[in-house]
Amino acid sequence: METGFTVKETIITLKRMKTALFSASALYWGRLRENLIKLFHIFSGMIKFGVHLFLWAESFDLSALKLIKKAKDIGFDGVEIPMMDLDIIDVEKTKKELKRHDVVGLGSMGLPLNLDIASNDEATRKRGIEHMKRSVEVTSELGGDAINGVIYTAWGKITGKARTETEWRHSVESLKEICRYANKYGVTLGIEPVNRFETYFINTAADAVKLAKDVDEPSIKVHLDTFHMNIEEKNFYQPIKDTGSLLWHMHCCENDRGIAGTGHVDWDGVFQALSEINYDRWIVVESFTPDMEKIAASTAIWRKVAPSADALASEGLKFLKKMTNKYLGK
Ligand SMILES: [Mn+2]
Repeated sequence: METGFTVKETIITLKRMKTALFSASALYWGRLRENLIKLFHIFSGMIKFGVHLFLWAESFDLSALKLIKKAKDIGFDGVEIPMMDLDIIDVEKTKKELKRHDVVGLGSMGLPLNLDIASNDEATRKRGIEHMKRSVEVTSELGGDAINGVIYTAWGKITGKARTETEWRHSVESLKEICRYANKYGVTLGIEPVNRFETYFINTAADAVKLAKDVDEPSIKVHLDTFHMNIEEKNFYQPIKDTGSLLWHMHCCENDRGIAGTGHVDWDGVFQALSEINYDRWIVVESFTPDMEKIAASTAIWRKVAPSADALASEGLKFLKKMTNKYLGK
């Protein structure tokens, strides 16, 4: 009987089936492993320490990959990767490097003007929403579970007036759309209030909570930064307490952006409040040096606030671990 298959064709077909089965199962186990890692981080209840890569690099191109090992060697569990320019991120290589050194990659965002999701221009909002959705995909692909920062309008945008109700509505609606997308990826978005010279939109924890409540999606959270809190809040303890379970991310640096523990931030107030709300997420060192010219210009760093970038990272981490042990017993 004529089967229509020669022996050679049959072997080729079998080989193809084997390859397809193998890649399907590899994909399945890869995804399963990533999701298990995420679950572990959610349920482990352990404070994790991170560093923002802007400390050593202006952008996350291939030359910045080596910083993952550097962060690990200093003692960090994770790194914040800037998501402003997604085209320069080599997702596969970054993912491999993160896995190799057992480092978590988190997304960090300061939306540029042309991607302002609160803009009165619809095309700009749409571009911003698309960019945020792509950032969610990239973060998830890297195994990360959060994107934090100025995600609600353009970072550095000052209109010379207070925010309008229309801009607020635009921000809420855009974030809602992004969050519904992010829910599916298990990625949360942290709203970071920054000081009045960097945004007119959200300067305080109370306003970040208000925005999160208006967005009203499981993936919207709040991210506080001691540097900005020192400028905008009455104290450190109460805003952290009031943010409560919405608090998902912390940037910890000194009032002059220098090494944590060397200035006048009320660290006892910060950690007392963190302990009372049972905070168990990230504590991240985010400081800058004049050597990173672009980021120094955006954050007004005109002088050295510490002997070196490495000192900012290692001495800041040492202090923050000490405070964590004292107040959170971890
Ligand atoms: Mn920050």
